[in-house]
Amino acid sequence: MTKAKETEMAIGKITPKQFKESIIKHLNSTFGTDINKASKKAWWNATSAALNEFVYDRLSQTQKTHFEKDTRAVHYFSLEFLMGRLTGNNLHNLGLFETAKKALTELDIDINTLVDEEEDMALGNGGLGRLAACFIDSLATMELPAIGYGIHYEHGLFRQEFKDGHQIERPDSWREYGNPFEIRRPESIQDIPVYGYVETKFNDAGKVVKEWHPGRIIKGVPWDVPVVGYSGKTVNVLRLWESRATNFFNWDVFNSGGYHDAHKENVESETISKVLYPNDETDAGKELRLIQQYFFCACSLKDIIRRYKRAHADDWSNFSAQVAVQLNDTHPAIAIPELMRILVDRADMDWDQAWKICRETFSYTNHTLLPEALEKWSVRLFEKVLPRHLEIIYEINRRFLESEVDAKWPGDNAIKSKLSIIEEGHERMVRMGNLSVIGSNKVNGVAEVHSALVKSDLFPEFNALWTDKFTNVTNGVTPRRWLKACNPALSKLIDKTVGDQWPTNQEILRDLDKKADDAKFQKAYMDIKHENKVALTKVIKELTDVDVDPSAIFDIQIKRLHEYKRQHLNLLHIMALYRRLLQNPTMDMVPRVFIFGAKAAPGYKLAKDIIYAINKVADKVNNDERIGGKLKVVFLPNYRVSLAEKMIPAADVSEQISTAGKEASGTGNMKLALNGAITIGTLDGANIEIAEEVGEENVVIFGLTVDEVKALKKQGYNPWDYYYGNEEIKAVLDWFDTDYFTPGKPGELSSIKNSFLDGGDPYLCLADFESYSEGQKEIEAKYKDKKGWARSAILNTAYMGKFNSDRSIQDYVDRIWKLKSCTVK
Ligand code: GL9
Repeated sequence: MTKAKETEMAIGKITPKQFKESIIKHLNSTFGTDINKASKKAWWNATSAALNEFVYDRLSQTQKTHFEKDTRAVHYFSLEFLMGRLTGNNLHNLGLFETAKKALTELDIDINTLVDEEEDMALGNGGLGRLAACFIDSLATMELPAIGYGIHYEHGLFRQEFKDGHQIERPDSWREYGNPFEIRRPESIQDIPVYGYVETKFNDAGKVVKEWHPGRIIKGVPWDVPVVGYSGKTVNVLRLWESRATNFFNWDVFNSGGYHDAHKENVESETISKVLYPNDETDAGKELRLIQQYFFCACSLKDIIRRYKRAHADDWSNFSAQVAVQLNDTHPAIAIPELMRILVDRADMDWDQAWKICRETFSYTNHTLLPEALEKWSVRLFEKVLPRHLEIIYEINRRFLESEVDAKWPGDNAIKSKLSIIEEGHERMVRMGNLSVIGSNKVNGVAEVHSALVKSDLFPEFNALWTDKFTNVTNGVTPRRWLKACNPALSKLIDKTVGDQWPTNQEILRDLDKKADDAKFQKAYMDIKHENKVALTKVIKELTDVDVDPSAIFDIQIKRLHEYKRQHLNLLHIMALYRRLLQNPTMDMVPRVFIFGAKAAPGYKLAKDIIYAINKVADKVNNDERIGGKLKVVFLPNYRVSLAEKMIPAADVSEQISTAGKEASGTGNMKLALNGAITIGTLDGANIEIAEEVGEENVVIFGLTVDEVKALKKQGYNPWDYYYGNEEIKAVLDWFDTDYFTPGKPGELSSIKNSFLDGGDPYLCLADFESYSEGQKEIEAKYKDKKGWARSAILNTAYMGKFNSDRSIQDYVDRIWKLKSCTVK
């Protein structure tokens, strides 16, 4: 952006000199230090404070305008918000980045080092949580009234270390020394009941009413994180709830000498927001998790209703016109019976009217088809924690089965038992997926193929019942963080070439296609890629002590470690390449660095074994002089948003190799392609749409399709056929049983071989191996054609407009929320 443009954008206009003075002022009067003795943290804190002066001003303007205009708003309910760092992002969005950079340079401080002082706000596991973060960025940028609601975890996702190649989990303490981007709002505290029993009684009018006598009250304390839209006009909030005990001590117990007992309840109440569950795509099934879900939904609904009543008093008739609630997966589905409880038990509303409001208010996004991720809670647990909600769920279910299902399929008990919210069996369970569909206005999947499978395979009967309920919104990522901020050199080249308006209108990047064959532009583009690779080389050296050559192909797989994502297919291919090199050391091969980043859920044994295996193979390969440095493997520890921001701009190849039908969408695939990496991928999730947009000649597709996967499974898949049928597969798998990679300890990697053979290879790695290996040859051939590669990389950047999260949000607005933007003065 030009300097003039940037100052014009900056709210209130400020010069580098003024910004510098503001930093010094905060250093002195807010942090009690001075320019001579300030620590790096103090500099970062003071810079953030200087920046926040702009943020808070816009935040209160936004809230005032939304209140005065009584706007309809969307409330994004999510157990996860993977925000990453905020300093750089907020500076960019306010148009103050260059100003701050100059101010800091004058103070002899490098802004890039400074922003590295910030701990990531890692309140999420992966794609689902990062999507929520991109969405609230887009909502603010598009000036849409919106609030994100979630939990103020004291500890975010664990920090990953490697010890002799094994993953070790350490606690993440992102706010141990305070965080400048959150404000506590004690004036909006909520009390939340849990446990206890339900009393059935008659009210004065002789009507049967239910009274819940809770066993405990938990206090919810809100923390607001400002969400700065690009250009800084709208600043929305992300409101996160911290749990606290209601009274600091139970004095009765305390006085009778039970200090520890008195303290116990406090500790238990405060445990609720202590830690994020580190599971991705699996249901933890634990009591504490259910309480977390209820706690934040109940706090948020009370907060919404308090705000609604300020403008509408006790008139509920406009509620669903003013309030849209989006359920980010089934995790917040308990909000549905909670709103019913408030309306029926508290507001004394008649059931049908309450149910109508509920159904108009909620919508639900499904993020995965994996059966282990479809949440179910035992009826026993529900009854203990939320006895009144269980009764309400029974009533929702009874009415649904007796009227809606029976009307469509009279007397069909098989269908009833499939659609019931309650699963009958040895242990009766509450199905949160069914509750979400039944209680929602719209249900969406996150990519075309996924949404089609939601209808055909996951919820076919619900789709037959309510065809209009199901829709698609393909995911997207914010180009502000994932191009402008993380890849400044490329952004500047783009500004020079097509102008600086693309961060709010990504379709403008399409114009880059005119330059795709221009030798000068190709060189500029590829020089930047090279510089980004040089920068990553340093990070790799720091983190792993491995030297890699920036002129090699940087082949990157970054995502949670999961069998369906098939990091172990990547590993098989690496081992095959290594073996080919050992058999033929002069083999013509473009040097390649395989780079991984991934956390495994702490209880997911095979995922951890795969990390260990990759690290062990890396050790061996990286130190084997026979292969002349043609192959390197590195696994960067503690993959997180801020590390992704350093890896993505340096990628040549993007690995998107899930078994077709398993990856609902993916979003890393979008970030990598936007930054000019060529995808090697299956026809799964958003890969399909990426290939359509950027053109099949600019990606490498391999492997079985969704239909072929189904057919193969139906016919009976036998991995042994591939083992005996392909000499290379057999040799590589047998390698795992030796001590070649784990000297003196044969068998340490055998669990991986076993998962492919005795374990049945559920994700069809062996079936796809040959095709993957061919795909990798195609990547290499493409890379050798320097001009062709540059052209493809440029066209990837140019044609990714669809995968902008602003487009996703516009689709939500049009198809689901029916929301209007609101200009803030
Ligand atoms: C996920 C899907 O697996 C991804 O394919 C999808 O892109 C994202 C966002 O829609 O949602 N569902 C899910 O449970 N996770 C996803 O990434 N898991 C995590 O967030 C760890």
